[in-house]
This record gives sequence, structure tokens and C-alpha cells, in this order.
Amino acid sequence: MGTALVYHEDMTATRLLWDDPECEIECPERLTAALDGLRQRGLEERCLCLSACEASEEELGLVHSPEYIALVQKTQTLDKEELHALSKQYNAVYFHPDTFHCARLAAGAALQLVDAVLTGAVHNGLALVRPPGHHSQRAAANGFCVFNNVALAAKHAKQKYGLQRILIVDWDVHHGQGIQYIFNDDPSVLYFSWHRYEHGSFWPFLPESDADAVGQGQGQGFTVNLPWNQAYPESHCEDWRVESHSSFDPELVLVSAGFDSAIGDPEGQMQATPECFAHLTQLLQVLAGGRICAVLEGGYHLESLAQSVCMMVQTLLGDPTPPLLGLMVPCQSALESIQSVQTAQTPYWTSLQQNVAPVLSSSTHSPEERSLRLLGESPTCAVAEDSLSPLLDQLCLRPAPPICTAVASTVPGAALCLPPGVLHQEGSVLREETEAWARLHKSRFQDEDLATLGKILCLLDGIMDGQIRNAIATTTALATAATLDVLIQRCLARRAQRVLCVALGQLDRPLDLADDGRILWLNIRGKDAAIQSMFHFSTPLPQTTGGFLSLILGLVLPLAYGFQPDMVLMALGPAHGLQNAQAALLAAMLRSPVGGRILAVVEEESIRLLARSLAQALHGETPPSLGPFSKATPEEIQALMFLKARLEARWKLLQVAAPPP
Ligand code: X5A
Ligand code: ZN
Repeated sequence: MGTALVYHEDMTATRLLWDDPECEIECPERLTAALDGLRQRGLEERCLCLSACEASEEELGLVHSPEYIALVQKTQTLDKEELHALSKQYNAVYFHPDTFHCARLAAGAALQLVDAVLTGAVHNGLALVRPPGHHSQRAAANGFCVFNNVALAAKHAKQKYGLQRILIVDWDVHHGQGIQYIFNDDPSVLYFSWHRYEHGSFWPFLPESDADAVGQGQGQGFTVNLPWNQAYPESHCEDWRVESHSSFDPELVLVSAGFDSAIGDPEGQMQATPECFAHLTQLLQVLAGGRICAVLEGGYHLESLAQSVCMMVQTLLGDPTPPLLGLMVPCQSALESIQSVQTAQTPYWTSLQQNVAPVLSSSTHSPEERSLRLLGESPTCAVAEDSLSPLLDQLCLRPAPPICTAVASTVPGAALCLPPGVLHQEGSVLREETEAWARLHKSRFQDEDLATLGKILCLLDGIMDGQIRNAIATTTALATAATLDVLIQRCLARRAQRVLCVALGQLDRPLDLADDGRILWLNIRGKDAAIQSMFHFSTPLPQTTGGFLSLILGLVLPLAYGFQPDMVLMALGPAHGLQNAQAALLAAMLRSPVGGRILAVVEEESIRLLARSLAQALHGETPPSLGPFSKATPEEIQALMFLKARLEARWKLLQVAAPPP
């Protein structure tokens, strides 16, 4: 398994032969810059590199008309004047004698990638291609695009592998109207696009790019457009919808991976940092068993493009995500856009018919906070580095930890059915040190718990030193709370600035803990939501899948992104009530905002059931299904609304959840 990289040097052949300021940005150096970036960072050699082959005429016919294919073929023999004349018949397009060959390679690369993923040769992959595809239509080139690579990939996946649900996520800064038209009435392909729109004054200037375009006939609700209307918006990093996970449940995710939404891009003029693309990728990895095929679309700032491509490939390969910097505050215009999508889509999606949190989160940087540190020429470089904690700062400079997931268990290893690659923790901190920590909590530690505590402290150190990515530890039911208490103290002693504790079941916040913003304590337990402070609150564990998803996507994840922790302690205490798939999803979702640094502490009674999927989720595998979608109960919604209403003044990312009717 692994990550495929599909490419062919010939795709650098097509280029603009005359003067055209609109088209000149689509240049061959885009591909070489992206590839050089991957080589320099040693990412190319970690991929399975496939050499692209041309798509056949029959394959192109899955989307395009025979006449159009013949017309593009004919451009091979046209002279410059004829090429120029033909180009002018389309919107923002240029032809070159090599266009046909390149465009067939680009389409072929997308199909090969689908083959590689659906035959199981690889987990996921990226096709680095030119020309791009998402504006191209059945019988028209458009916006630098000749054949619609991603639409062809979706048709191919349906036809050759019988797939019934394909999600296309288009994060290019432009609306991929070509893909939208092709699948407009097709409920088997959910097309999600966000794009710069400015109420229709941004290219391609179409009313059907707005949020109220939802698809037609059988396809209603399977087109989801999220238009950004503010002229120079900040980055919108994560934002998508529960239903693709809960009700749509795709078998394959195709990404129209345009990087013209990235910082520095002359065309997009947005502010998404390269790290945003790592986070976007990781969030998608919980879908479709991780089967992600990404195909390059736009991206015109060479350095920004290269960095963003690297971030994506790194994440596809399973490396931890680097932190997102900057203020996590969504701008008003973005909130309005999200609201308008919700309004338009609500008739079609059960999960949206409730008030809370159909949206993951939307993070934006405030205008003063524009972080342009990637660009040498940028004047405002100073920004966000100092918002990094010293611990994170240290960790960011290092390569991915050598050990992925480690386990220290009071239960025999064989009983846990752990996946391969999980390491059993043998080491321990010194006996005297363990005893000193335990002495602070004497009443709650039995003698036999001490050996376990020593190992767990060692795991924590491993994570904080960047030796171990994440870990699972078990404790006796009685010792869970005390262990968590010690772990928090040790995190603080070791210069962690922000520790997120997600505590399930009967675990009380340690009494002597200062409420100074260094610890965010969320207890999931009991019957009612309650708020002790902006950093200390509790909410019941929902019993429906809808309620659980709302909790994770509408509360936990926005809080975690807003808090920007350098460590997450996920504790499953007595009577935590969490099922296997729920624990796995919680762990999988918590990885992104903390760069994977999670220590899960589980009381030993339930570890036999949970260990395997928890370890898999921490490892980066897709969590098992939560089961059929069931609507959240009114009480579950009420609890979440109660918290949202009181917390969103401090935790601004909670604002992306829909307001009460
Ligand atoms: C693939 C892509 C953009 C065309 C912009 C024309 N096309 N102004 O990013
Ligand atoms: Zn674009």
C-alpha cells in the first residue's frame, strides 16, 4: 500500500504561443516546480511513481462528444494562426500542437490513478497533470481545461468498478462548472466545490456557481456550492459537510486539487497557507476507507504551488499535519456563505434538518494576521510564529516521529488484537520519579498501578520529544482519573502551553487545576450540558449517529482547532459508554488539530473491545462505520445548542454551526 504519483514529462510540452495575459499563468514550469518540490523533500521517492499513458478515444468518450474529441485531435496539425483563431472561440483557452497529446496524458493519468487505488495497489495518490480539467465540458474547452480529467475519473470508476457513490471535492479557487454540468442530475456523484465568487463578479461569472445550485432531477442535493463573497478573504481551511460522511458515505473521494486558492496565487488572491492543504487532506482521509485520488487543477504561484503539493502528498503518505497558525476566527462573509449553503441544502439532507453543526469548521485568519511567511517578497512575515508554543516549535523542525503508535497496557498484548506496527512500551521513567508523581495523588494509586504509571509517563515523554507520534495506555478503572491528573501536570511541567483533555465517563476535572487557559477540559458524560468556565464544560454522550456526529464535528473539532493544543489527552474513564467506531472517529478527528500528538488513556475493562480500532485510527486508518444514520434527538440538539450559545463568544469557530431557527 502507499501513495501513487502519476506523471509524465511530456505534459510540460504545451504552452502559450502568443501574447495573452489571461492564459500565460498556465505554464509548463508549474509541473516542474511541483515535482522539484517533491524531490527536494524526499517525497517523490516515498511514492509509487507511475508513468502516465494517454487515455483512449473511447475513454474520452465517457464525458466528451466525438465531434469535440475530433476537433481537439485536429489541433495537432494546425499552425499558430489557426490555433490562435480556434482558441478565441472558447473562454480562457489556448491550444498548442501538443495540446491533444498532453490532454490525453492528463486524462489518462487520472484514470490510472483510479485504477491504482481501486485495485488496491495503493491507498491513495496524486496525478500531477496539465492541462487541468474541471472547467472543461462535454463539447467545450474552458478556463485552460481541455478534457475533464476528474469527471472522466468518476465515470471510469462507475463504469469499470461499479461504484455507486463518488464524492468530488473541488478546492480549486474557481468553480468547476464543467464537473457540475456533467453530473448535474446524477445522484451517484456528489460534487462539492468552494470557490471565490464575489456575488458573481469573479471568473467564470456564472449564476450557477452560487449556493442555490443544488443539482437537478434525481441529482438534487448532490451539487454543493460554497461561494466566497468577500474580495480578499482570509483562508478558509476546513469546511465540509457531515452528510458526505454519514449519509452519502462515498466509496471513493476524487479531489480537484487546485492550489490557486493558496497564499500568493496571482489568480486566486486567497490566503490559504500550504498547511491548510495538509489539513484538508487529512479530514478527507476519514472517508471512503481513505481511497483518495487527487488530480491537479490550478495553482499559478510556483513556490506556493510546490509547497502546497508537498503538504498534500506528505499527508497522503501518512505524515502528521503541521499546525495551522493564525487567529481562528471566521469572517462574517464566510459565515453567511456557509449559512446560505445550509439553507439551500436542508431540503435534501436529513442531517441538515437539525440546528447544530452540519459543518466541520471554517477557520479564517483575521486581516491583521495574514501570515505570508512562505513568501520571501512578503512584507508582513513576522506574524504567527510566536503563537507557536516552544514545544511545537521544536517538534515542527523534526521529521515525522520514528514510532507511529505505542501501547502500554495492563492487559496482555495478545488480548488486544493490535494492528501490526504498534509498538509495546517497555521503557519506564525512573521508579523514584514515578513514586514522586504518585505521591501527589496517593489516595488514588495502588502499589500495582505504579509500574503502569511509569510506562505511561514514558509514553508521554516520547510524544513530547517527537519520538512517538501517539499512544494508547490502559489503567485500572480506579486509577484513570489520577493518571490523567498526573499526565496533565507533567505536560505543563514540560512546557506544553495548551493541553486539550477530552474526558469521557466518570472523570472529574482535577480540583487543583488552574483555570488559566492552558487546559481545555471537555467532559462527555451525564444527562445535561454544563459550563464551569470557558475552558471547562461537559456535555452528554449522544446515543444517535446524528447526535454523535454533531458533537464531534460541531463542537469537539471547532474547539480543538480554536484552542490549537500542543497535546491531546483523550481519556475513556469508567462508564464512558463509547462504542468502537465512535472512539475511532473521535481519535481520528482529534489528530488534525494537534499534529497527531494524542495520548489515549483507557480504563482496562473496555480496552479489549476498543484497542484495535483505536490503534488503527491513531495510525491514520479510516474509522469503521458508525452504522446507519439516525437523527439526533431534540435533547441531544438542545445540549449542543446550549453549549454553542454560551461558548461561541470565546470559541469563534463554533459560529459555523447553524444558529437556532
Ligand atoms: C484550472 C483553472 C482558471 C481559469 C481562469 C481564467 N482555470 N481567468 O484554474
Ligand atoms: Zn482554478
